[in-house]
Amino acid sequence: MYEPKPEHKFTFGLWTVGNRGADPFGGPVRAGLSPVELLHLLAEVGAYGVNYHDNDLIPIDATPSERAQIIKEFKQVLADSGLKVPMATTNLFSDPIFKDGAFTSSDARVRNYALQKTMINMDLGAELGAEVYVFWGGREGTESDATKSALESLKHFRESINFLCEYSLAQGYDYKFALEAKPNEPRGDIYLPTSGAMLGFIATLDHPQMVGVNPEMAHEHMAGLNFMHAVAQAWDAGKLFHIDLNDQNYVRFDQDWRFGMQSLKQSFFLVKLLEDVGYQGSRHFDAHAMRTEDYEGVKDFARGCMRSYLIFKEKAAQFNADSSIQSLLAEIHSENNSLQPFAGAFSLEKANKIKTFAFDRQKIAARGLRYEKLDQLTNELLMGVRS
Ligand code: GLT
Ligand code: MN
Ligand code: MN
Repeated sequence: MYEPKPEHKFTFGLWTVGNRGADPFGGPVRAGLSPVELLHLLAEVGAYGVNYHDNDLIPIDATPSERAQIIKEFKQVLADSGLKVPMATTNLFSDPIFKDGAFTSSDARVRNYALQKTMINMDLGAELGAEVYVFWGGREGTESDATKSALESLKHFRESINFLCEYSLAQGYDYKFALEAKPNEPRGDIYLPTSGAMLGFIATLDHPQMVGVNPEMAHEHMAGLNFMHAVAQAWDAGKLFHIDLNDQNYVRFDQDWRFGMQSLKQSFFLVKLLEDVGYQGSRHFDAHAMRTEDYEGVKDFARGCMRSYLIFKEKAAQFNADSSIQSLLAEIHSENNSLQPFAGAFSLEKANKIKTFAFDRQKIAARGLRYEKLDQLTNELLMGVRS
């Protein structure tokens, strides 16, 4: 039970299991593993796929022959292990050239270098079979708004995404682009700070149908928001192209903890949403092991993410089948249909009926909604005392 299988689409980034535990106050605590060693680790724990940034795989200053050799070895181990590469992305934040952003930099040389780096990696991603291309604009922001115009930055960002959509089409790649929001860190403020902001931005693009979002749980929690609500909105808009699962305390720095580590109830409702709607994309764990861990601990971390997901999935099915919970829900919603003739498309006749209908305000307001009972039953189910 709770064994990961390919159909679960569990993926990890090379940068997640490869994270060496450095933080702003201390250096790495784990020796680095090569991309090939990381593939072996992921195959051992039962992941379906691996995602990568260009420079997780190929050092930024690799020579063409080093690059070719790395790609050859990587492809061989992918073939041997059966691991897929569903998503690729570009590192547009580590190198000092990106110190003031990439696509939103005021310097045209930086913006064009970011385009170059992205196109080169889109070529490789397509070769490795990636269907989703993620854009996380970690440095696309400011510390001081004296430094650049937010409107100019948005314009530059729009031009870059439009350009890259055209590049993808021109190459026949069929990529879906997934924009990932984060409110802050490493910048003081990052533009388009939430998945909702990204959805608004997408509507202004030349090819909005090619572009969706990659919401990350920790990033919405950093902003104090309800992640499941953000994911529901993305799903409703047909824009949930990818998802980054992890965990963290609300309104703190980017903790990137193991999925399910902290927010049990939020994680449960998130998994329930994904499973209830039939989300078919990757379940990507964008997180890393605690700094206290060696590579055995990294495997515990990776297995824990997948196992927790599957336990939440089982709990979601249990919630949907629990007769006390379901009859309570039916009772709560029982009066919802009483004005059914008024629902649906607008007509002036309907509008006039609604305008003149005699609502018994006090009676409607006086009804207890039984949410205390429903929530307690939910908690007891999560705490494992309902069978
Ligand atoms: C980085 C960031 C993540 C992004 C990755 C993709 S890199 O680790 O914290 O949220 O998804 O660029
Ligand atoms: Mn994160
Ligand atoms: Mn992420």
